[in-house]
Amino acid sequence: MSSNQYDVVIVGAGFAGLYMLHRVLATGRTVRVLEQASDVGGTWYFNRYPGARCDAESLAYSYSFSSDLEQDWTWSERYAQQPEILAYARHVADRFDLRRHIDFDSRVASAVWDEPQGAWVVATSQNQILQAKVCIMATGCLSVPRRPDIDGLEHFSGNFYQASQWPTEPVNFKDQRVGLIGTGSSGIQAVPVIASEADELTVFQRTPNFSVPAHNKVLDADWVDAFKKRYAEHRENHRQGIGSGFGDLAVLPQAGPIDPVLFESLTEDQANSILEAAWERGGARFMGAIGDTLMNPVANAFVQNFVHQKIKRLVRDPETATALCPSNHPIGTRRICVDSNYYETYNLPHVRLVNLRKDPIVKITELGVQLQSEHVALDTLVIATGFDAMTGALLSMNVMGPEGFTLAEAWSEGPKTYLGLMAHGFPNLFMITGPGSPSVLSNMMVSIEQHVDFVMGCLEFMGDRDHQRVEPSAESQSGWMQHVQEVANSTLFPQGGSWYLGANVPGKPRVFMPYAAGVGPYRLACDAVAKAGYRGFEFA
Ligand code: N01
Repeated sequence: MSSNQYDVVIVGAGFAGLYMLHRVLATGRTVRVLEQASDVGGTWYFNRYPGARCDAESLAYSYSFSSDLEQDWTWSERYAQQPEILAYARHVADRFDLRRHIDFDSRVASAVWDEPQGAWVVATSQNQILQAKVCIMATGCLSVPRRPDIDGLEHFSGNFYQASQWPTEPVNFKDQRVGLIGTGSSGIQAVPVIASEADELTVFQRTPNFSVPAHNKVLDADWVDAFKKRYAEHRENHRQGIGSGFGDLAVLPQAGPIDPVLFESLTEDQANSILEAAWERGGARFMGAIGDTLMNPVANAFVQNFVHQKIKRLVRDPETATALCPSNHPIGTRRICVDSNYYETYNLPHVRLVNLRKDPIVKITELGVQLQSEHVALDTLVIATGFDAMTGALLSMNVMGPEGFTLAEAWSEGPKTYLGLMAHGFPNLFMITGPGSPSVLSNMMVSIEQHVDFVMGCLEFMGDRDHQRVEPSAESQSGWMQHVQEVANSTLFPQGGSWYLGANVPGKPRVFMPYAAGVGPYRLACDAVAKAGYRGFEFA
């Protein structure tokens, strides 16, 4: 084998790439990781905007594959901040001696299947070329930032920042008039922190999103100790749940799963008190408080109204409060945001909300934002305008299979995969948390570990039988995609008009991309496939 030939090439050194690398190394295969950033961490490397923190609880949003690692690492807060999560990724890379297998600052420009060699030829923008029998895309679901198509953005002469490409050096907002465009999870986390420093903050909101309080806190050492003693049980509970794999950290696993309460079985007072308790406890699990919130429009409308009332109580100015109440989508069908003092921030005298539905942006000028009614002068402009989610990274790499067509061509009407793991026509190309798997609807750590374990099982299966090539059959793929759509259509998700559907990117096919049945049922489906000799996959 020449020095650029490997058994496996992995694209990406975020949490998926790191665990994949660790598992491949343990089997003695040769492997190389290509990472566009200068360090490990993936999304947590790039998203270092003020206020960035995880919306899954720290003790659940962490690897479970090493009991020593989970016992040794200490999380300081209920919801970890970005620097702590990045430090954790770095710790994992060092602890398992992974760095020497990773090429940093190496952005993959193309991956082309070489039929005679039966291998992927992967080229980077830095002119590096690798060949590998197996290529594993660990490229993340939210790794291609989206710039808004607002006239004049490039003419702004003040300080300009994008949340998902935040500079590594500190950013100062003191004495600044700051403007922020974009009120999804990133903007909602950034607003209170920027407001605490800036002279003035103007938030330009096109569409409000629902947000629930995090009630973040420093973790109590005794509670953590008790939790860690039962870590294995908690992890099992996260993996097998019908939900999204976040688990309920306040509930002991031996208590068994909590039966979801259905809306129709509740009186109005009972429903309100369940929601009140969930609001007080904080976090995204609010969405699971009433079990059919994402299936039943009546339940959903009730929960929406509950949150509208909260917003109206938290925000003093009635016009601002009304503008902050989302009314164009069922709650939860766009990713629910988890905040610390977001709504309260609008009560500060130097913070102002501009409702772009009433007063749209005409253009960005050299000195600020020109609205239809006025010019807002700014020293600093921050955009938090989201991502080309789920398919953006995979389609940016010019992936070409043996039939001479690219993944972008194969997915011109939306992504098509079997189990969100592989695409027909692209042999030996695996995706970690690809479209068609729970991915962004789940605790990413749970889904990443499950996919990596599945891929390793499949590679072992092939090795034992001397198979050189695997890909899903066209039938198994279309059957799975149909199932993914049926599950989505049994929920309210398709009404959300969100990035889950590609709706935030002009021209992107509108297809609901994640698998909405929950991590437990999905795991059962994958386990059944593996047990049946990787049913639906074709080997050669
Ligand atoms: O992006 P988004 P995000 N003019 O797409 C607005 C994960 N995440 O980076 O809806 C004006 O949600 C757009 O408005 P509209 C999480 O999964 C997790 O915030 O298009 N506004 C919207 O308000 C999340 O869901 C964490 O009308 C424009 C905003 O930009 C996902 O990443 C933290 C505009 C984009 O919101 C994405 O979140 C952060 C324009 N031309 C992110 N174009 C945690 O774990 C767009 N917008 C906590």
